[in-house]
Amino acid sequence: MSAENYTGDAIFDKNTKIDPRDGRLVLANMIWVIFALLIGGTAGLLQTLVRSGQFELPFGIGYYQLLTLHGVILALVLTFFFIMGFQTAAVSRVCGALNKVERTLGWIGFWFMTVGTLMAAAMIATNQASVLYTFYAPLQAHGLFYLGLTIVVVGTWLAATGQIMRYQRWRRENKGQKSPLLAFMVAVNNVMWYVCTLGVASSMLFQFIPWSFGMMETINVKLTRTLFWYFGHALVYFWLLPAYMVWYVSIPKIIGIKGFSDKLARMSFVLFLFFSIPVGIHHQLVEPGIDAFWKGLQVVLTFMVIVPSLITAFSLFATFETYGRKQGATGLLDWFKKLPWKDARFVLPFVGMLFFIPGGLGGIINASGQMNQLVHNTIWIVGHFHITVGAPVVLTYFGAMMFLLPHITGKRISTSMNTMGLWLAYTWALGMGIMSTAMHIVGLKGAPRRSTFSEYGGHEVAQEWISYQMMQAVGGVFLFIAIIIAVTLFVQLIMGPRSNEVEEFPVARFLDDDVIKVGWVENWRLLVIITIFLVLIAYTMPISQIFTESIAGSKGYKFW
Ligand code: HAS
Repeated sequence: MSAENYTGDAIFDKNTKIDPRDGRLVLANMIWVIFALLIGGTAGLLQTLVRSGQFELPFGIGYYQLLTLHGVILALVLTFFFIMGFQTAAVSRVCGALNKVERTLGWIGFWFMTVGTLMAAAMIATNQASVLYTFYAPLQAHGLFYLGLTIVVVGTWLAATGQIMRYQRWRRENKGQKSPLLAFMVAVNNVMWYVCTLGVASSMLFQFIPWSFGMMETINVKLTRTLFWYFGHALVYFWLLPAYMVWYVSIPKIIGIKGFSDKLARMSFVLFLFFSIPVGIHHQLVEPGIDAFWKGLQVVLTFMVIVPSLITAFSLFATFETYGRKQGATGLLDWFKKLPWKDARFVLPFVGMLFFIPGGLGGIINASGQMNQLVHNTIWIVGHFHITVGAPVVLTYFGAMMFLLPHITGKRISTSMNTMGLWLAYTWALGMGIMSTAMHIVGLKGAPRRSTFSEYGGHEVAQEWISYQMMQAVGGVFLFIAIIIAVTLFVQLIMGPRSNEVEEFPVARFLDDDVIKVGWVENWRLLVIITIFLVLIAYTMPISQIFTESIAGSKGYKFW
């Protein structure tokens, strides 16, 4: 078995290391993650302080400018660099080292993402792009902001292509065999990404960029928003699926047992590919100009995309219960106490899973047509996304960095680093718990999102919101403390003393490993056809209506 093409037991060997050349690419991406966390987290703290009504931003920084920085740097920059770094590590770990072309694509992608991020950041810093991370038209940013974000997305395409090429090469070299689960999952996430980013890319190329550079006078607001959400909801699964990779593939190995079912895990990812994209209109349920029928259809499809998360929850419960029983648990729920509560690699993602229970429930509430009327555009939604992307996803990314960073730098997780990891989990949970609970409650009381105002000129309804806004600030302070812990920890994991032992990149076996492969699950032509078919059903009419109804375009506005 060559190092370039290993299969079978090498995948599960705790001493199998990813190639150092791939490791350098992974590390470059992870350094961006740490930097983005620091900047975006600081912006988040300032924001909660401003919203408490007790603090004013220094140096003439605008609230919406800060909110744009916070959203772009955390929701787009941190996540994209983590995903590209983690997925590169994942395919290299289970398929073997990338070849020169694959790795070069990873590096070109990284530099595209770096240049694009710096362009967008420069426009935000100079207050020429205070349009928030959703950049809704007719708010108009400087053209370099849109161009920068487009270059970032092109960068992800290039890096993702390198990863897919590695996966395909493994399949060619191991004809007829079941591919490594982790590599299959990376391929699904990337294919979903290609399909969904077509929406935002076309919107950038044919609308935002020419419009912002003055080549077009007006923009079609409805079209840009619809194309944004065509991309935007799949974006949340693009963030989530790497966390699911860790939950399915690494967590069982960390706790020392086999995963529940390889087949079920693949099924769940295939369902994500099918149903992540044709659901974006659930973000536009209260918007005029889209027929109720199409909104209803996309709500039904949204309920389909909940199924793979329920499958995941079932598989995880089965994994944890199996572990607890092996440790001697006999009661209905006492397996919970037996879980390895002292291992930060487990605790960080696990706390994230706990957050995802109310996070997922909130999503189901948002998706339910009538309930959406109550919560849309309130700060409830901000609470929702902080306990989905802000806790389950980010805490799992942190858990993965705990093993990934020392794995590629040749260091060990010392006892003190592990303790810091545990503190990180608890402080993050406390801060996010306080902040998002306050957001959910005050959102139900009607407090709007995307608003700099706290008191609304002393109006009595707004008075009721103030104490919750204070709670948000208290949560924000704990989160900032957690960010300081995280940054210190990650720097230590990179710079700490070298070790001769390899820190494991954990990859689990599954109870059903011996079951023969299900052919259609890796029939990519079929998977892509079904994906596109569902997209066409959900979007052909709503988009063609936008064209046929000849809605008037809008000129650009800059309100800052
Ligand atoms: Fe969402 C808005 C619906 C999931 C992120 N969502 C947002 C926005 C963001 C976001 C960023 O239908 C705001 C966008 C903006 O700026 O306007 N969301 C859903 C639904 C789901 C969902 C149905 N969202 C996510 C995830 C996100 C995310 C994941 C980020 C990663 N969302 C909506 C809707 C809106 C929305 C509407 C628009 C609202 C509006 O009007 O503006 C589903 O995917 C959720 C399914 C999840 C579950 C949970 C499964 C639980 C698991 C954990 C198990 C735990 C274990 C631990 C095993 C069903 C897997 C053991 C536990 C023991 C107790 C022992």
